[in-house]
Amino acid sequence: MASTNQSPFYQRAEQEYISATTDDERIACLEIMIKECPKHKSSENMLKNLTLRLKRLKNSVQRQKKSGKGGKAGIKKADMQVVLAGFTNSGKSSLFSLLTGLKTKIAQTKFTTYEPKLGTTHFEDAPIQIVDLPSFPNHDKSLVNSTDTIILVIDSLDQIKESEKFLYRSKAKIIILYNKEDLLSETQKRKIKSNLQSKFKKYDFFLFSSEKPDKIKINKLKEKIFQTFPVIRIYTKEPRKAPSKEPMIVNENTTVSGAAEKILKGMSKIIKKTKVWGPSSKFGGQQVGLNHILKDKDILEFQTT
Ligand SMILES: Nc1nc2c(ncn2[C@@H]2O[C@H](COP(=O)(O)OP(=O)(O)O)[C@@H](O)[C@H]2O)c(=O)[nH]1
Ligand SMILES: [Mg+2]
Repeated sequence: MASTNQSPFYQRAEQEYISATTDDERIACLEIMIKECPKHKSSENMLKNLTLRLKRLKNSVQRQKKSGKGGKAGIKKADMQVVLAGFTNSGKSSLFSLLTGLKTKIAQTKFTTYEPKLGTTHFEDAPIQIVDLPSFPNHDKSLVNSTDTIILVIDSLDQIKESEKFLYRSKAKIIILYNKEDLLSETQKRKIKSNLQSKFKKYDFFLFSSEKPDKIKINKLKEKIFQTFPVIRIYTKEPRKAPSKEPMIVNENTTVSGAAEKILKGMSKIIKKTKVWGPSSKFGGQQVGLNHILKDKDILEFQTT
């Protein structure tokens, strides 16, 4: 049955479903679609299909919660996750507050941060999860080992070698953020930079001040963070409507089919037509197949009926 024959509630839920960005939203939409779907012979298959999707989605959410994806139970790993690590008083919590707008205990006493704290920052319109960790050696080891990107916050160069003891098992990309730049003279800054460039070549580094930051530098830092993830941003849209405000985050080289499957398992099989606007298209609204490879900032329109 074509969904255009469905009730307006069904149609609205289906549209929201396509542009949903979290599994919880998807589950809520599916539940409405199931409730609204007519319960007679001709829609039997469709109903079965929807029920199956809902079941799979719920199972997958359950599994993620159980396995504590991202290491720590209760921390659901977002598409892009950054962990702030370093020794006490280096300025992790100050940086966390600055990036997320959330308050967290900042103090000159030692070990003020006892458990991981979660927040979100946005690079342009893409959400990045930020985790403020207790200082070494009380950091959360599983998070350090499982996360994608670590910002190692330091306020002296000796801390790099010391930190490596706690980071060697991590596969994360590491950005060294030399904090408290505001306390340094130009000569000191030059020395630190040249040291980082010569002795710590393998790390990306950034001189920064969490207390006296300027907007341009904050944005540069966010851009640097974003670039550590091998991902692209894809916006979805419905026919004749504006694209979603928040992009979905998928891996580089994801195909149309891969993006559809991220929205919903099994979705690539029910797509009738896909149009693309943006960097991967030859012209706006180009019709493409399931194997078409997407690029950052593409806009996708699926037709499933
Ligand atoms: N001058 C200066 N002080 C900072 C900066 N960032 C943090 N601090 C101070 O350093 C101390 C420790 O900061 P906090 O964020 O709690 O460090 P954490 O232990 O790594 O979480 C606090 O007194 C902050 O006010 C900075 O960029 N410049
Ligand atoms: Mg702290």
